[in-house]
Order: sequence, then C-alpha cells, then structure tokens
Amino acid sequence: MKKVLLILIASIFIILSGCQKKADVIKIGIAGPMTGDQAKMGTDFKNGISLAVEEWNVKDGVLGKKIKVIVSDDQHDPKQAVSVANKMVNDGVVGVIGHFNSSCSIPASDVYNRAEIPMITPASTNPQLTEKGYKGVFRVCGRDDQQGKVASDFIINYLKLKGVAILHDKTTYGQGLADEFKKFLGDKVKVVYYGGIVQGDKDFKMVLTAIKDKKPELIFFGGIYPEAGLLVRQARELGLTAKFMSGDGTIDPKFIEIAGANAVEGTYLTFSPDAKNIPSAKGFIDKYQSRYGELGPYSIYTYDAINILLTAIKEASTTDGKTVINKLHSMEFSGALGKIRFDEKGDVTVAPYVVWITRAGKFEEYWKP
Ligand code: ABU
Repeated sequence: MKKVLLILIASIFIILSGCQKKADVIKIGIAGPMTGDQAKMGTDFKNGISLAVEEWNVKDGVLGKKIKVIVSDDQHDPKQAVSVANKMVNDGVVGVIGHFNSSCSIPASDVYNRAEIPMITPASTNPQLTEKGYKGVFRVCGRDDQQGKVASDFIINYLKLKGVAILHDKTTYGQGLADEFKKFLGDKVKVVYYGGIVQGDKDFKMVLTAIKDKKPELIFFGGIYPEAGLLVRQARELGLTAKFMSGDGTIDPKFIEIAGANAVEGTYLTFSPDAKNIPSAKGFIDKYQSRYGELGPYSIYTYDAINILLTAIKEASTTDGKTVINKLHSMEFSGALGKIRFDEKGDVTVAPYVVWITRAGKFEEYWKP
C-alpha cells in the first residue's frame, strides 16, 4: 500500500512538473522558405528573430516566461504552408511571424484566423492578404498596389518610356505585382508583351527571344531573385539590351550573383528606402552585421515584427489571441524601422516605396516619387 502511494505521489509530481515546464515558455512560430532556392529569405528571417528573442530572453522573456521559437519551413509551397501553420497551432504557438511568400501567407492566414492567433508577415506584399477581413492578420511591409504604382510612375514620369514587356512567375506575388504595374501604366505606355514563366525553370531563352522581337525599352518582372537573376543573365546573352526592372522580391545579393555583375548593372527594382539611413535602425544593423554579415532585405522587418508581437503581449499582459490582436490594432510601436502603426486592415499606415538601381555589384537607392 505504501509502495502504491509512493508511486502515485511520484506520478503526480512528474505530471505537475511537466505542466510547469510547458507553461514556462511562450511559443512563437516563424514560417518561411527555410530550404530550397529561396532559403536565403528564411535565413534572413531566422537571423532577425534570433537577435530579437535573445534581447527579450536576456531580460526574462515576456510575462515572466522565456520565449521559444518554433521554426517552420514552408518551402514556398502553399500546401506546405497550410500544413506547417496547422502544426504550429497544434504545438501551441501564440502568434506567428511569417510567411515570406504571399502565396503561402494567404492560405496560412485561414489557419491562424480560425485559431484566433495573430500573424505578422515581414514581407508578403500581395494586397489580398489584408483584404480578406481577418482581424488578426498584419504586415510590416507595404503592398503591391503601392509598389506597382511607384514602378509605373518611374517608367512614365522619369524614364518616359513608350513600350515595355511584362513578365511574371505566375505566383500570387509575381503576377499580382505585374498586374498592378500594368494597371497603373494604363494607356500611357504600350505593353508589347505580357506573359508568365514557370518558377523553378532555368532556361528562359525562348520567352526572351519572343520578347526581343517586340523591341521593348524595358522588361518588368514580377517574381523572386532566382528567376530574375537568370532572366537578366540570359537576356544579355541573347543581346537583349532593354532595361530591366523588378520588385522587392529581387533585392538580395543572390540576384546579383545569379545574373552576374556585368549583366545586372543598371537594373532597377522597387523596395522601401534604405534602412541604413534610418537612425533608429543603426543599433540593429550594427549588431546584425557583426554577427551575420550583410543585412538581408527583410531581416529588419522580421526583427520589428516579432518585437511588435512581443510588445503587444507584454502590454496586453496576456497571450490570449483576441486580446493581443486588439492591442496590435491600437498601439503605436517604436522599432528599428521607426514608428509603426497598423490600420484597420492590418496594413502599416506608412509604406514608402522608392526605386533602387544596381551599380558595381551593389544596390543603391536611386529615385523617389
Ligand atoms: N514581397 C516580396 C516577396 C514575398 C511575397 O510577397 O510573395
């Protein structure tokens, strides 16, 4: 009898200490392409998150509990994104930073919305994400209707071009951005070619030859750096001298590396203004560079995104999803990027886009509307 009692007490102790252990951490999910051809973006996400979480955990985490990050690889595949979203929810995350690709963020947002937990994407720019009416969906980047407008203003008012070709990678982001760009060109610029390529393909010479025949002054590409780099390289190999322009999905040194320094010289892209000129970003950038090397385009957005989420949890004094979401809507956050506030849709209230140029193997801010 005594033995049975001892076993019972020991079992209760083990169960209680297990519960105690579970409750000792607050889990935050991070999702993006951690492997594959867009893994650089996932790495940038993880680096930004690590710096932020370290800073919180050194000060005892949030609500007196250490923060534990659950990293999920969606492989930039929408189905995989839904699968990892469900897994993170089942694992008990109280919020998610991600995903990178709009094609992943949009279907995954259904899962987070059902679970009533907030998601903040650092990088998904397709307008549909915050047009679905989900109260818990936020982004710290801008939108492709804003980005496409700036790109078209640049073509119409600065370059004063008359004919362009438009290509996209048939993804939610790539085609969405290409279509916004086309919409804002209106009848001011003739679109001499419009078409899609397949993400993951390596040889674009057939489509580029068809474009060459149409003699565009510029090729606009909606897509990500692996394909953008190959398009620029192969266009130049075919003797296609048209200017090249793309969006924020291409601002990464990998784009320059894939295209080659000569071919990529003078290409344009739209992105937000250089974070290196933002005084509040200096501390983060110095720390990031000393640990990881060159700053990735979305590292600082990821850093601010998780800091916003943790600040909301702290200010709300709870991890309850609905309460944290309400807090995210009402608060103003001072981060590395400056002041950030969300509108009723979950978009940032200020999202300036500018045009960048590639010069001597580096990206430089070039033109602002
Ligand atoms: N905004 C750049 C690429 C990520 C996405 O929106 O799909």
